[in-house]
Amino acid sequence: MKKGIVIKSTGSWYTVKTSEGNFIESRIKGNLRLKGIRSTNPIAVGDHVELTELKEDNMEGGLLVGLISKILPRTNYIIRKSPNLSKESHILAANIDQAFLIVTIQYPVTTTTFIDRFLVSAEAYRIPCHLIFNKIDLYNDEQTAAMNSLIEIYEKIGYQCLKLSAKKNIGFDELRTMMTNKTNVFAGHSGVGKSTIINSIQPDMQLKTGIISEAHSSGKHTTTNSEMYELEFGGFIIDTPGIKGFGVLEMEKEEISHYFPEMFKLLDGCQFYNCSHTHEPQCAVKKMVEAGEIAESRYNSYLGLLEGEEKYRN
Ligand SMILES: Nc1nc2c(ncn2[C@@H]2O[C@H](COP(=O)(O)OP(=O)(O)OP(=O)(O)O)[C@@H](O)[C@H]2O)c(=O)[nH]1
Ligand SMILES: [Mg+2]
Ligand SMILES: [Zn+2]
Repeated sequence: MKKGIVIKSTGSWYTVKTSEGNFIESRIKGNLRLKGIRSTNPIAVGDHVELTELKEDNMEGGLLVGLISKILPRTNYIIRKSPNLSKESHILAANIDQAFLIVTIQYPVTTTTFIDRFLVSAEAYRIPCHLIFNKIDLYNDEQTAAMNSLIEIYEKIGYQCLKLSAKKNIGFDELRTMMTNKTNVFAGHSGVGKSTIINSIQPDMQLKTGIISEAHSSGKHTTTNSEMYELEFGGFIIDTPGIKGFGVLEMEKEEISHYFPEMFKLLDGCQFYNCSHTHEPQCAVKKMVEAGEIAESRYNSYLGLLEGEEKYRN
């Protein structure tokens, strides 16, 4: 029996890096019982697994394959619900130290709704999350101003924000420092530059990157599966495929404001302990929204989550 980490998955094959440093193409053992969450991928990149090695004798030379017999408990994971198939969920990565959401103001546009949905999910699983504003080389004055006001909103809440240009190689010293000796994951829409940034961090990676469609100003889903890479300065990075809408998994309505840190810290100030921060008198959250201390866009994202999953697009 060997232990290892899943570093890549295609859906039917999993590449496992064993504790001895070997890479073994593996399948799931037929009778492996998968408990808990229902997802389209029962085993995710970052999972710690146990496996047995087998020789596949029908292949010439006897190819070595693995059979995954056990998944060790996850410390956390990033999961999203598919926008169309509401019963389906997909684990982007498991057992991570921190997530970076890659955001672009243009080419493609990343909305605050999308940012906030991602952050809420990360908060729900206690995953520290940072924002990277990429493609700063492309922005005009208006777009730069829009970016700066977003940065102001998110830094005030406590999220670290980084301005980056993967093309012009700006911002990478700080990014490398933040990533060192941690298991990191990059997420964001298709075309925001996740794979390009990883290539700039470590040029020998040479991950495939895509072009942005002129017509839709959107990416083309160049990265199709999550994959984990080792960083030469210590730690790991998981590249993930671009996501469109970020469906947050079901949570209790009273729970949602707990994942907005700027609201959570006010909860004692509301008159009612189960205040929904919508219509109640003496609501500390609403007061702060009115005073401009809580961003309107954040409050709208909160209301959107309260209303449920049917209404969002991206
Ligand atoms: N001008 C400019 N272009 C960039 C920058 N970063 C990435 N790009 C370009 O954006 C396009 C998409 O980059 P990718 O790295 O493939 O994007 P991705 O987020 O990995 O996309 P998916 O794999 O589809 O999820 C490529 O043409 C990159 O060259 C940047 O900082 N500035
Ligand atoms: Mg990519
Ligand atoms: Zn309230």
